[in-house]
Amino acid sequence: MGIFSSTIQCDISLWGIVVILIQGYFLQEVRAADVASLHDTVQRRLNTSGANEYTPQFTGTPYKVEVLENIPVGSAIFQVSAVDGDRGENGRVSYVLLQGTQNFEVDENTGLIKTRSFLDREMADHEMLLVEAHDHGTPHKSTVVKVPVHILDVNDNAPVFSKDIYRSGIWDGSRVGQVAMRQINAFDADVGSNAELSYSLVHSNNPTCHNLSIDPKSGVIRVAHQLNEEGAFHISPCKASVIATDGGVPPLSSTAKVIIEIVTINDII
Ligand SMILES: [Ca+2]
Ligand SMILES: [Ca+2]
Ligand SMILES: [Ca+2]
Ligand SMILES: [Ca+2]
Repeated sequence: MGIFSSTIQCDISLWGIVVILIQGYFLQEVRAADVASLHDTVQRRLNTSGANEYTPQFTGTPYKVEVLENIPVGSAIFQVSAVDGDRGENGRVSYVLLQGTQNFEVDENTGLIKTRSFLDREMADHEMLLVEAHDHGTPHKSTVVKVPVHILDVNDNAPVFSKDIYRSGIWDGSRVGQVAMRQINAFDADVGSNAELSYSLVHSNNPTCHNLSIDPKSGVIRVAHQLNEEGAFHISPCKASVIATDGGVPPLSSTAKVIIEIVTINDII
């Protein structure tokens, strides 16, 4: 600025006019160049003066977390992070969990999120955490971020039958394919393959049960072979266990009892 100042003090001459024009252009360029960094410059001056200028800003958002429902208590599942452009206490960031405190906790200093209780997808398959980041200025500045947690299924439920014992009766002259029992039903609280059930009949070489078959998907029991080929006076009932097995790895299963009486023509007479 010394050169320009001494030039301006000269008498107005052609040279002086040129210099003034150059000075004006130069200053204009300087102003333009400073526009981009003007904000930062102001911020730095404010920071050095002790003002709490910046609000903490979370990085890497939006957040999304997936966790298996059988994760042990105390496991780390995610870490949030926020930055603050101030110095000292004005820029020191701490974290607070505002929502989701029953099952989760956040480390005040690191932003590390851990489980603090057992999770159960069958109770809730999704939880929205709200984490606040605040600095230690006076007054402090803060911001809140959402951390959606999706709880993924584990095969932790065995099938449950609607009854302990299923009973039915069928005439010994029934044709092959005729339904002998259609009430078998089991429910599995898991989802996907962990809840896909297949049914099977298990018996101790019961000859009547040999003539029946169960549909593995529907659980419907039908006549597979003619029940009374030899015209027996009485046919003992089919007493078996029905097993429902899910498609989990490893699979889980449950058992109920099945009793199917065979009514012969002699029983009716
Ligand atoms: Ca700050
Ligand atoms: Ca569960
Ligand atoms: Ca489950
Ligand atoms: Ca299951």
